[in-house]
Order: sequence, then C-alpha cells, then structure tokens
Amino acid sequence: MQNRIVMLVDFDYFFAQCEELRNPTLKDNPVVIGVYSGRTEESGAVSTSNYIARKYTVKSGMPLFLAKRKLEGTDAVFLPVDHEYYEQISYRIMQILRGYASSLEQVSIDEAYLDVTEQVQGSFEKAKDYAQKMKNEVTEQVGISFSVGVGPNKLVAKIACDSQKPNGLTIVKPEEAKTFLAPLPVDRLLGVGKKTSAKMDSLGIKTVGDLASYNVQKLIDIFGRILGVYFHNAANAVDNEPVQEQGEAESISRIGTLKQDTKDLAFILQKTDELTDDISKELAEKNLSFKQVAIYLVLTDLSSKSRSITLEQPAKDKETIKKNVKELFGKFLSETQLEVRRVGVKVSGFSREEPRQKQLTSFFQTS
Ligand code: TTP
Ligand code: CA
Repeated sequence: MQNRIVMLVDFDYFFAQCEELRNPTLKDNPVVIGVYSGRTEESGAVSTSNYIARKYTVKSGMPLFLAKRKLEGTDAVFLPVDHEYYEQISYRIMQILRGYASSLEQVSIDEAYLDVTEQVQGSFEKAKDYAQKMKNEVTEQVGISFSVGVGPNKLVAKIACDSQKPNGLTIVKPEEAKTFLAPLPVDRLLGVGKKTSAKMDSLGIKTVGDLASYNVQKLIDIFGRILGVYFHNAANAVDNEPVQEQGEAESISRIGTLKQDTKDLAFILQKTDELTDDISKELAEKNLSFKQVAIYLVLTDLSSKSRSITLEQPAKDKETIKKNVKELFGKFLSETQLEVRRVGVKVSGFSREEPRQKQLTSFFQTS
C-alpha cells in the first residue's frame, strides 16, 4: 500500500470560539460555556471555555459554581450552549475542508479526519504547506482557528493534533511515528480505558513504548486475539483504518399525532415514550450514543416549536431520553396556554463507542 497522509482537524475551544466570533469583545475575557440543568440558576456544568478561562484551571465537565469560584474577581462571561449556532459554523467549516480531501470523516461537531494523500502526492513536506493553506482559508472564510495533526494514519494524526493546541500544526512522518508515541501513557491510545490501563500497569506497561515492545502472544493471552493484536499494532503506530465518509443521518427523530389535543403531561408522555422506544431501537442497531435530546411540538394554532437540551456526557439509554423529554415538555407546558396536537422526539450529536468491534476485526484482518 502506498504511504498515506491523513489529517485530523480539531477546532479550538470550539463552542467558546463560536461565541467570540459573534461577539469579538469577549476575546479578552474568560469565557465559559455552560450546560444549565435548569434546576436552579446555578446548577450545571462547564461545556467548554476559552483559553483565558483555562488559565484559571476551568475545565470541561466541572460544576459551574466551581468555575465561578475560580473566576471570582475576573470579568468572566458565562453563556449557555447554543448548539444550533455551533452546528451552522461547524457545517460551513466542514464544507470547506471537504474541498481539501479525497475523503472526509466527521467524527464530532468539531473534529474530522481527512485523507489528503493524492492532494499532496504522498509528500509530508507538501502536506505542511497544504495544512497551512487550509487553516488560512478557514480563518478567512469563517473566522475560526483549529489544530491539525498530520500523520501516516488516523491514530498518529489524532495524537499529533492533541500534542499542540490551540492553532497547532503538527506533522509526524512515518519514520518518526513510533518514537513520537513511545513516551506517552498507554491510555492515550483509543480503546485503552481505566480498566485496561490498570491491567497494563500491573504488567509493567506504562507507556506506549512499553506496550510496543511487550510480547504480542502474551497480550493475546491476556486480552484476547482481537484486542491483543490491536494494542500491539496501535502501540507500534500501525493503523490501516480508512478515512471513511459517514453517509449517516445526523439525527434520529420520530413524530406522532396525539389522539386528542391536550395540555396533560402524562398523556403526552405516553405518546413520546412510544416514539422514544422506536428511536432507541435504531440507536442500538447503529451503536450510537447521543449528546442532545430535543422535542418538537405542533400546537392547536398549528404553530410548531422545539426545545432541546445538551447532556453533560454522551448517553445511549432510553431512560435518559425519556427523562429529558419529560423535563422539556414539563417546562414547555408551563409556559404556554395552547394545547398540543402533534409531538416529536429527536436525538443528535452522535458518537460511537470505541473501539468498535467491527473496526477492530477489520483492523485485524488487514494488518
Ligand atoms: P473538545 O474538542 O474536547 O474541546 P474544545 O474544542 O472546547 O477545546 P480544544 O481547544 O481543547 O479542542 O470538544 C469540542 C466541543 O464539545 C467543546 O467546544 C464543547 C463540547 N464539549 C462538551 O460539551 N463537554 C465536554 O466535556 C467536552 C470535552 C466538550
Ligand atoms: Ca476542539
């Protein structure tokens, strides 16, 4: 196989950067984007923050009250997540990036892999200028900066990108890849979670380099054939996964008409529970987790409304959908005089559990 050149693009402090884009005066302030749970004005978690706020050790996932405390005495600005707006910006950037690659695989709202082998004729020197040109175009057209990792495969590109943020451009050539990975802790590899890294630690494997030189047969005995071979290959910077366009839907939704117009929450939830069961089957078939839950409704005056909520963590279970749908409807019904005629449920913001079994199997066969 010809040497591949793969890029991973990851937009910098994305939600916060989008907010700076529409209000540039924010740029000099700490900016925190919060997911408000709605229970009290204060409750909720940090979705992300700009790099000024990060200097005060604000982190994604942190409770908002803690972030507030850390930023006390500064002119910090706290804003709620506006997912639709970020989706629009993301879409515009992805469209530009598509023009630079033979294939583009979007992995989240702010990350995509690009296969640019042909565009740069397999040359890592050319890839550097090419990546810079891409960065410049996105800055000019959209006004958003991103970090990019360039490597011989997805695994190396991703870790290269993470190594220098924000506004990074990191190139790791094939001959440098193993040395580049070697000093990193094993849990930087996709698929090495807490349990696996604890197990590896007990075997004396702390770094990717330790894992790379560990006997592969022993790894197979301990982790099974598929994972054992995967860990061995990954640690040695071997990854043949293609950059694959995801021709898939970006959301899954169901809509239904109520038997009668109503303002009764329990009556509405009977219907939305049915819709949710259906959605949840499709999610399970596609092995997807979601980050947003939304409701849609048509009122008796035929106006339509929607409300959505972004979760703090991706989820894949039915109960999370039902709980959030209930909250959203409860809140909505308390704000309107009209009765509801049609209802819908939508989940979006998909991610997949990794490593995928299918991915690992194909990995195993091709390597
Ligand atoms: P990340 O790419 O992890 O983070 P980031 O873009 O904010 O910052 P970085 O410069 O380090 O890349 O996540 C992308 C977006 O996803 C982020 O802007 C907000 C959202 N997000 C959450 O809502 N909750 C989380 O816990 C994380 C990590 C991200
Ligand atoms: Ca990012």
